[in-house]
Amino acid sequence: MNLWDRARTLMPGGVNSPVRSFGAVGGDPFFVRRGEGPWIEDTEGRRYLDYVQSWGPLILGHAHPVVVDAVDRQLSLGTSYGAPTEGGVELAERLVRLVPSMEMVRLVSSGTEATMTALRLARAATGRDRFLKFTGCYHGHADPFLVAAGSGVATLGLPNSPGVPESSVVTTAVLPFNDLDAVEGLLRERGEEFAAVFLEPVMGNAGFIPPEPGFLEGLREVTERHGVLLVFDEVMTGFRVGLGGAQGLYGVTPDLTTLGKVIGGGLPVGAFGGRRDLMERMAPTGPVYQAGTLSGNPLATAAGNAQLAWLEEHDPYPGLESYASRLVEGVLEAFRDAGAPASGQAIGSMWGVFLREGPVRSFEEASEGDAERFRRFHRAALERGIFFAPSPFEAGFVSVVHGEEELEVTLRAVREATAASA
Ligand code: KE4
Repeated sequence: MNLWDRARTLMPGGVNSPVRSFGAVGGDPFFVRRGEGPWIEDTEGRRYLDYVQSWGPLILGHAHPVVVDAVDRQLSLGTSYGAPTEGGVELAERLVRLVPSMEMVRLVSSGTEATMTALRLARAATGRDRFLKFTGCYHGHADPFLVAAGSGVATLGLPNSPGVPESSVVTTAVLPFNDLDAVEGLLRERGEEFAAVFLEPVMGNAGFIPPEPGFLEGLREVTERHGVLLVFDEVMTGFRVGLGGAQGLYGVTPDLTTLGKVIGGGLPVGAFGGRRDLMERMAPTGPVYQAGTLSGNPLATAAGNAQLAWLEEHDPYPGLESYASRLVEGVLEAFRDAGAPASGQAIGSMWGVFLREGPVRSFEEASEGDAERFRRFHRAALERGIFFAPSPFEAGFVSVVHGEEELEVTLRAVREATAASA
């Protein structure tokens, strides 16, 4: 029995996370044997240029020496202690130094843990239960967020999820991204009932959708006016759109921030943090409970510290954005030359292309893209050794080890794949 057949008898859909199943693009997913810089190699020996990068964490590419050495050094000292470590303090110091909103922080093991706890804290601090999210924003799979979510929920066309009781989502309000007037109206009417406005400041789970000019600033102003906390979920944008995340790029400071992906260097790390007066409400200094066996795990903090130290020392973002922008331009040119509408852009090391005319300002508009054409294009690109995210509702990434040669190889394959998938 081959790997895929074995996997499907043992794990739902043969995967440990739904978007990996290639449900949106068809065909069987490959199994990865190893990663090397910008490349991944599957168990059949085929190599692909990787623009998924484990869905964001691998901004230094696969097996970067600084990360491998840091984890190697830690490994022989032990893998977990369930006790405070210097590495945990070092990572906390780095996040507080680099993320404008963070006066205090707590490390956890996933983005989902970070967002679910940030919501609990916001509700505790305000004494209010309702919160607002935006269609297509994905904040992990905790019950309250599984309403009109993005990423895998949108990819698999799941309107929400069975098993989430009505009581868990009755306090979740949903509005279209970039619709500041709708937020103003909702909070004018019911602002005193809302604990938080939660959002990805740049959407990466509905395709790649930046905020309209003034949207983030407007949210900051209207939430302050109604005593509502502003929470930026930067699990994906953190250290991807810039060293200070989207909040540093746009100069809008939320009350709480959630992080993940890049800060673990490919190992499991999430984090939530923000104003000191809020964070001190967390157990054991305050009554808001949260805990985690592997929170601040020494292997994971070793990888995270090594990756963030490299980013802080080298500030690769101008180069990353140059690569990502030229990649997007090449993809747009290929589709337009093939007579197909396409739009997209890049910010820092994140990018996205929609197969429809732009601009795309919301999930609703992203959903009007040509999903069938995307499906054919993804397959044709894969056959030419280019691995793009297997869903039109994801963002693309580039790493510091994607260079001129990789860009040339990619754009050549993109032109061929666009023609082949007409
Ligand atoms: P995790 O629990 O998967 O570590 O993080 C959840 C999460 C929270 N917030 C944002 C903005 C996120 O993008 C994510 C996770 N992103 C998806 C990719 N779109 C993870 C990939 C997957 O689900 O397999």
